[in-house]
Amino acid sequence: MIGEGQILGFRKVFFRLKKRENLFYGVAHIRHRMRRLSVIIPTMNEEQSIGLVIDDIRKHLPPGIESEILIVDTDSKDRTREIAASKGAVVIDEPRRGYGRAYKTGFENASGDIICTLDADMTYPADRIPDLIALLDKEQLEFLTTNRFAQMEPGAMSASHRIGNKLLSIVARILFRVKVKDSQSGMWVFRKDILPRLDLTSDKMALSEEIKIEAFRKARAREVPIRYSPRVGEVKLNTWDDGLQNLKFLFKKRFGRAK
Ligand SMILES: Nc1nc2c(ncn2[C@@H]2O[C@H](COP(=O)(O)OP(=O)(O)O)[C@@H](O)[C@H]2O)c(=O)[nH]1
Ligand SMILES: [Mg+2]
Repeated sequence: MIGEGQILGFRKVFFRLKKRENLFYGVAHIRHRMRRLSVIIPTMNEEQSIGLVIDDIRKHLPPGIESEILIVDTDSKDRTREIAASKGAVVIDEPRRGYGRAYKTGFENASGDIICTLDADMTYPADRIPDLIALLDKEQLEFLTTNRFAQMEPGAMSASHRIGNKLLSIVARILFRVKVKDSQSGMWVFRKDILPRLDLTSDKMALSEEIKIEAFRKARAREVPIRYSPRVGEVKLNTWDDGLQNLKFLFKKRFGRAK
């Protein structure tokens, strides 16, 4: 005869074993999925900030994950490359101009199975890298982008830039039905193995909206709120030219051939 106490005892042991098993598979799962992280940073004359950005990333790299920091540099005339190399980053030369081109070259050279991107200007929160990676794993997502409007620090974005970004995001939402509030954010965390699925045609700033459109349509993707801080060093973007180009790009991608 098995008494009630014994049944409770069996159940306790069973659930304890189950918990241990879940823990084991959880860890194995993380190990299996996250062997290596590649942080990719495009640079063009960012000597004032690149060292600070690399230090900031290193300070917050998730424990237990191997990582590399790749700098994709286009003709910096200052000490950007020297500083990056002295801090142990891999410096890749990409003389062809364009933010999108730089990222595509970075993706080709990345050895990690997880890729994280951000600017070389101290605007993005490197301290969020570990929890964004954890979220990717926990929710079984493939692509995370970030919403800077959630916690915009004073002076981080000019009014014109903010209005332009909002407008581009609304157009992207209408034309492509993607759930993004910040189509121009440059901080993404994603699994490298989704790249062959994504049709990335832009070599310019429009790559930022294009990668989100592609990822939201073809992979499990989500947008996450982040903090956005004022820039160190000079902005490389031309608000009106790039804004207009990005708008045209959305229409071309939707209705014609995007270039
Ligand atoms: N390699 C490379 N990097 C670029 C180019 N244009 C911009 N960047 C970098 O891309 C990032 C985004 O540029 P940024 O001026 O911060 O634009 P914003 O954040 O949209 O205002 C910065 O790290 C720049 O140094 C380019 O043509 N080539
Ligand atoms: Mg920037």
